[in-house]
Amino acid sequence: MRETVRGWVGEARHIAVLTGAGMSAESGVPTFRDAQTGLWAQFNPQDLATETAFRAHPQRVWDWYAHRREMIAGLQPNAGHVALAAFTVRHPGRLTLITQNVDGLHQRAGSDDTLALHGNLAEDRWLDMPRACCQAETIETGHPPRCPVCGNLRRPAVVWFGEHLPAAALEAAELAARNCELMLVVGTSGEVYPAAGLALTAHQCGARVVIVNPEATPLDGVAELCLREPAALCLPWLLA
Ligand code: BV8
Repeated sequence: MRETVRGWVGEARHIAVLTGAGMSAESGVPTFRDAQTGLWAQFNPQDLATETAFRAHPQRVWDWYAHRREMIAGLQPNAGHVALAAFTVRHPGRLTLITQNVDGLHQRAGSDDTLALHGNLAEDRWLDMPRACCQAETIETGHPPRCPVCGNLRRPAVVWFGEHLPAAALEAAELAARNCELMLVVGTSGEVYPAAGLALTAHQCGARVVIVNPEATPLDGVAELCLREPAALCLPWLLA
């Protein structure tokens, strides 16, 4: 199985890679659907990662993201992240990396042109349209920080459920899904759209879809092969 996929990697003019939280599991980042720990055990991530939740409970949602930022700050990209970055150095333009992850580990591994469909946990932006008084220099610290004049809140620069994905990144991802000969779908439960739909698009446009995931997913039906392996073990071998 692995040897077959390695052959497909060698043959493919254009490879698209779609990654999810499982890509970062071996870096120590709990996957999005892993049971939340400690203070957050009582909440479902999907209920926290929404604008409604943030407006209703700004401190709770802000502190959840601050907790995740702190957790990720001390972690490193794993061998899977490194293998993807090394491949694009050896084969410029042959691989498009699309991620649902907000942990920035692909970018830290050197994949500079990663298409980050769900934004970046390390950055903030204004919750409401900023006015002249909303200046970075005068932000009042807090949970969440806010504009001291109008009270506009800062929020994590991630895409919450019910929010549109960044148009340019999504368009580039859809183009790659339509034009690739091979799509590697790595470490995602395939439940969040429109990201998961990219695997369906690749399949419909004639690409071979290969899933790298120790567990079954709803996308297995469009996969030509499923490699039941962890990403950090499998990718370095596939992309060598
Ligand atoms: C939108 C940022 C338009 C925040 C995230 C169509 C059908 C049904 C529903 C919808 C639809 N279209 C839109 C929706 C609604 C919704 C949605 O998809 N809901 C789902 C739950 C049904 N989608 C949206 O709202 C999207 N917006 O469509 O806008 C619109 C606008 C207005 C009105 C209508 C429509 C926005 C979605 C983005 C949400 N933001 N993240 C944050 O992080 O806090 S999504 C979040 O889930 C993370 O980004 C995460 O990456 C993502 C998906 O989860 P996974 O990455 O797959 O992670 P998960 O834990 O689920 O799975 C891990 C996998 O790894 C497992 O399979 C496991 O087996 C595997 N694994 C574990 N270890 C390893 C491993 N694999 C390999 N190696 C290992 N070692």
